[in-house]
Amino acid sequence: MIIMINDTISAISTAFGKGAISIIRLSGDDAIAITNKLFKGKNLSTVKSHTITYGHIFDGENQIDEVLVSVFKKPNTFTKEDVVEINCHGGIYVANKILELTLKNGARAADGGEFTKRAYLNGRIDLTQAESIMDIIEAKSDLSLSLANKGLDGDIYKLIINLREDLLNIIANIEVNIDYPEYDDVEMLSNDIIKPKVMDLINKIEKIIHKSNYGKIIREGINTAIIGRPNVGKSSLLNALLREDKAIVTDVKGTTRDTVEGSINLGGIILNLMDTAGIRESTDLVEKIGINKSKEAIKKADLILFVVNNNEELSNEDQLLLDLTNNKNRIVIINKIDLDNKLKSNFKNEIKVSALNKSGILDLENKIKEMFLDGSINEKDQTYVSNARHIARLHDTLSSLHESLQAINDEMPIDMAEIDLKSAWYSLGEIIGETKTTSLLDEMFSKFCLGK
Ligand SMILES: Nc1nc2c(ncn2[C@@H]2O[C@H](COP(=O)(O)OP(=O)(O)OP(=O)(O)O)[C@@H](O)[C@H]2O)c(=O)[nH]1
Ligand SMILES: [Mg+2]
Repeated sequence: MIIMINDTISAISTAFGKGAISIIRLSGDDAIAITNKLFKGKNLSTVKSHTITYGHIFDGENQIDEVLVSVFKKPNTFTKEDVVEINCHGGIYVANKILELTLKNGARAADGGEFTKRAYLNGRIDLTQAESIMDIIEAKSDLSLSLANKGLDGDIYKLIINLREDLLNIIANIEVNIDYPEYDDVEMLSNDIIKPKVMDLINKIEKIIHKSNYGKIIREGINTAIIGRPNVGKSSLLNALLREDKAIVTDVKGTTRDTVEGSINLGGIILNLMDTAGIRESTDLVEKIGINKSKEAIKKADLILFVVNNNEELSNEDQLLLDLTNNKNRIVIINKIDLDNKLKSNFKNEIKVSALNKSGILDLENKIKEMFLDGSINEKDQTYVSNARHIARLHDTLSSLHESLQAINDEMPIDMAEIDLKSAWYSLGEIIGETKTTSLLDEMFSKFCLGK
């Protein structure tokens, strides 16, 4: 089924609120004609493409605003359709009024992301580039911005295309052998010959998935939960790291009940910090809810900052919590080192601090950088797959490849392995938005000039 998307859409493209200017954007066959109906100035259908025209927007006889109108004629536009952008004064009322006029005159209100969707459907960008546009908008640090820009430049697309190319070569060779057993130009592929090729591909994809952990960290930051018993100084540590008094600190046990969040930029990587309620047996309903939230936070965290008190011996509660977080990325923070030492400590990854005096905080930051950045994130190589959807499809690809390897190892007929290789090919296709059944055949046969 072919989806017709030739109606003209319109939306306010700038942030909602007061600003110097607002932009109303239209895309579609009637974008210029619709704008002409509201616009007094030059006839926009006769102006050159990619130019700006001065004039006024009118609602019947009433002048609404003085505007600059940019006209972009297809196909060299963001959506590959005619695009008009009306730059008006940045008031909420004015922008809404102009939007309303475009709708009255034949445009349809665009859905969220519909301009980008059209750019994708009209073949201007692939799916990974469309997603990168969202990533650019959401970027939280320089590193995540440059990663998103790499995506927009099509680096992820190229990465996937290359993997598909490898896969296609194997599939095409198998196909040729099945369909044309007498065809001898093509390397005869037995299980023994395709096996190393499949293994090679598995290897490549495993490496990409492994690297994707860093991609996720660059993009979303390190989700860090500050965990510990009541009163050990978790909120004080949050405040010291944030360099502001965000969380309430008192000497009353159970001060923090709801999670308090904040983030800091650590050498380009964002640390998403979460201060949690001290975990202990409690009968207080509100505190209990807070403690459950703390346990949830442990599950979701990429990193646990586990706080203990230097001035007290390790308690049973501490030990229980240590056991609970044992298999997580964890740094043990020995806090209150300004007080007498009563704690016998010899933890893996321990850092001594005084959250009160703000000492040891830099050591902690360096430790985190070392754990997450050291040698692992190469700022120049940014083909990190960071999008959760892409990672999920790569996992699908990998499991299909493993199944095909299994079929080969079990010496099944080669078409059994081929079925799995094809589903791996489709999973990769889903990443870039190419899922049509015909494209596999087209691409395969374009590679082999069989002449039959
Ligand atoms: N001497 C000293 N006192 C500290 C230090 N860090 C925190 N405190 C004190 O310890 C008490 C508890 O600190 P909080 O930061 O509220 O502790 P918490 O772990 O968030 O406590 P809950 O929210 O109740 O779980 C306060 O009186 C702080 O001033 C430190 O490094 N040295
Ligand atoms: Mg607290």
